[in-house]
Amino acid sequence: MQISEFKLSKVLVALGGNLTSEVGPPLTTLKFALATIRMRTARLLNASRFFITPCFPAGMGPDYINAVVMFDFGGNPEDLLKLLHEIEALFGRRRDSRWGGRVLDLDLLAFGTQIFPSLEEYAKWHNLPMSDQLKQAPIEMILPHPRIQNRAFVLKPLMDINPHWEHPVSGLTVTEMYANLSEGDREGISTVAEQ
Ligand code: PH2
Ligand code: MG
Ligand code: MG
Repeated sequence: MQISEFKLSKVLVALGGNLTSEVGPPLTTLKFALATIRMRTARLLNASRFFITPCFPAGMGPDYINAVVMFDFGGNPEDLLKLLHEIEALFGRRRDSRWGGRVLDLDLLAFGTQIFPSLEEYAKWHNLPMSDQLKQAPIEMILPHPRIQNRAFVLKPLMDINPHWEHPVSGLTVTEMYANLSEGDREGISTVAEQ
């Protein structure tokens, strides 16, 4: 590969956790995870503040700490996903329960403007009714993440770092998606006092 072909993609990653890991409570784990991402990617990294967010679905577990980061990644989405899984494993994440608690969850929200594997597949997951979301999860990576527009715990931190970012499929900005949430969803979130 020639140096001129080396391509950087602007990527968005969500961090979350609601259980204590080997290094400490969720806020500590997320701070370590952020430092690890910083070391392993070594690119401009724009990180949001940390937020306390009610567990979704409500009542399924303790509150989460959530944040999002944006950085330039030199590789393909599979490379990044592998790296994120490695970092999750480093902090003791067992990939067993989906909606229960987790010590560290690193979700790839967007990889440049890529739609993967296809618009049809994206639309299938994007349109999945809530009742089915509890029963089914995609096996392969879907880009952008099909739930960005629904999750206050993703959109509130995104408002912090890039309110003008446009969703690659809908074209809506973060500000517009955030405004579309219910007032209850928006107001349930607070920032961590000591960042
Ligand atoms: N992640 C989940 C399930 N529920 N709730 C909050 N508040 N934050 C999360 O990051 C989260 C969740 C599955 O990954
Ligand atoms: Mg998640
Ligand atoms: Mg995940």
